[in-house]
Amino acid sequence: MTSLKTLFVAVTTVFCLTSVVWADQKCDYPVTPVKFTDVRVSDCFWRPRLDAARDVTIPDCFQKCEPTRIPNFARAAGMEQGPFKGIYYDDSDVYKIIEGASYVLALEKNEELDKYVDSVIEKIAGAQEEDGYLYTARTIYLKYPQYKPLYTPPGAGERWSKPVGNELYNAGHLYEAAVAHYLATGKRNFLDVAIKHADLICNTFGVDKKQNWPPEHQEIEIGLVKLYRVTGDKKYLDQAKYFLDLRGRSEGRTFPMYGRHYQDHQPVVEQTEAFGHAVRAGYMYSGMADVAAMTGDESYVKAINAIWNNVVGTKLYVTGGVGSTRRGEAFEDSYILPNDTAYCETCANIANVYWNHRMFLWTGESKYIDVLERSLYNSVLSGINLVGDHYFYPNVLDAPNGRERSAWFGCSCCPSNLSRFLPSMPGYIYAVKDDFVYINLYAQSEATLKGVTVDGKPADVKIKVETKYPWDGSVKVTVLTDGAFTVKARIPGWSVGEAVPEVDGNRLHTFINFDKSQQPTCAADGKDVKREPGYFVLSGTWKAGDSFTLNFPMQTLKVVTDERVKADVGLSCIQRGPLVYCIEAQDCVVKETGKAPSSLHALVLADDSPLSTEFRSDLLNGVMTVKGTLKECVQEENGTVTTRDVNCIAIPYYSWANRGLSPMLVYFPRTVDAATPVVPTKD
Ligand code: FUB
Ligand code: ZN
Repeated sequence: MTSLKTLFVAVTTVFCLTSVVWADQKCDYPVTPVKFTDVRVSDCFWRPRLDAARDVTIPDCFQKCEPTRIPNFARAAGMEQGPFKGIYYDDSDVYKIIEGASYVLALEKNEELDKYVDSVIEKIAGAQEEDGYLYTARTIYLKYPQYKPLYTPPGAGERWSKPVGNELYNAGHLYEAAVAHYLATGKRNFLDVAIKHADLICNTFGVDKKQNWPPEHQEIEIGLVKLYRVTGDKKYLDQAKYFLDLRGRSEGRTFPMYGRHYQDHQPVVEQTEAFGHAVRAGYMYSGMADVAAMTGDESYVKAINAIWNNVVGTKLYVTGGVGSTRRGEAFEDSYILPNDTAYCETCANIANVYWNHRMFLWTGESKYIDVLERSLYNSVLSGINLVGDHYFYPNVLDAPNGRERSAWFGCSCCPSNLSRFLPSMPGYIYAVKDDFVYINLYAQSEATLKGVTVDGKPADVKIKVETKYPWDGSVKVTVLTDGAFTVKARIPGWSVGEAVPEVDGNRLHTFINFDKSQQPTCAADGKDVKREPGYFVLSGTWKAGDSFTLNFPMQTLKVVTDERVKADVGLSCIQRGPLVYCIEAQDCVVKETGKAPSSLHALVLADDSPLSTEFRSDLLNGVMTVKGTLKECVQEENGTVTTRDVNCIAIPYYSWANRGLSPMLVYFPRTVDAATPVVPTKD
């Protein structure tokens, strides 16, 4: 029966590459995202980033895996001899890059890439043990005792090591990649590896089975749900739920709970606060949303709602970054958001996008897209340079000596995560539910939205968006399909003066100079336009070619942060549209000296200091700059503090560190009192 189901799904999947929904799967998210394969982005902002991901990042990441990570598979497969090299969970990087490459293959034919990916999959399949086990650190270790490493990698001595081997984290990435590859190519060579592995997991972990502990690093939950979607085999969904429900409980486990750092201190349905390792947490909340959507279990939703309030109300950087401390790569207590030591791991910021997207799919509420957009345009994009081959692991907001992105890392989770995330970005732009068409993000694109109820029947809706967002807030939407349906165009929170969603009557970040008279508008002839929280709602009967225009005035705003965040007391930063700005010292000139200032912390950005904007096509692949005169505070010999003018150009935060080492700062003192004056040198 199962194999018949699988065959059915295989056939439908290969030919349509649309949402694969097995008949037994009754539950899903109420809102359906429009797949990235159905969206053609053509704008000046995302198109170059998507091209760079395809042409630079993915090949670059594969190349970086050639010396160790890919040979590890070949060695485990016995295709070549040699020891395991690298970090025990390095296999996951290769899986993530294959996931990204599969997204590229889903969009366009590329024989060379297809062949290369198959050659890597051949090694991976060869590395899989007879019973489905796949973890090169251990297989190599046992296969070649002559290459005994200096230390035994976790998981190498014994299968299913806990709580450090990351074997189940690797597994999650294996499943996500295999599903992506199958959907893109229709080939089963990788999917069969994943299924064999997942079957081993299902036979090994569970009540009355040999192993009964949850993963130390969440990720397998997301992967199992994807396997469930594509195969229709409910045991994978049950397994994901089993892993989630085991957390924070000692009954049913022979291995003790790992504690708060691992989100294993309380049953997941009772958790209300984000604690511990931020990537694990983000993947867990995403997995909870997935399982809730597939099973209809609302208790997960109650928990992730409470946790979301905690994060958005107290633990979210203005850049959308999360996980403020390097210690354990973790969430700190509420309101602890240091700028210079901000960790904000790129993977955690990507996980925040995944989680918020799922929260939207549950609710259809735009506040989740507000948070998603903030992370996406700021702390995710800052993880990669404009060329696409250098990466930040932490994303600080204050770099007194400047910083440079690295070409690669020993632990390269972030580059490989970017390589799979970026190509899928167009999948966050649109969504559908019944007769609703959601436009959530604004990027010039043409899309086919499948499964919309048009004139009461399921149909495709084609739509075209023309815009220069995020540089300009005007958007023209042309509907290319006839019929009656409703368009919901998101009104970004920033465009109505809400820097971040309000939680329990408070906002963690607030605009201080928002001009309320500049409100978003929607002009549509002959359509009924309503305004709901977070959306313009346009209903009526459309004729192909009908269009409407949106305008989200982009004011240059100053943002202050809740005073319980000690690091930001007396400071403000700049935001325009969805973009947070920063200043690099190389873009500042002290009028008196003609030189760059020696410390950005001495520069006052007064609340009333005028700022102007200028689009610079010659800078950083084209950016809207914000220009202003800040005041440098100087400590005079007599103890007084004087100020002198500094002409500064602020650039979008995502684009910093692309022109060599230069000090960078996001938050600036609002007054002389909050500044750290410089002591002038004698020369
Ligand atoms: O442990 C796997 C990945 O490496 C984590 O998600 C990152 O935080 C890094 O530790
Ligand atoms: Zn990472």
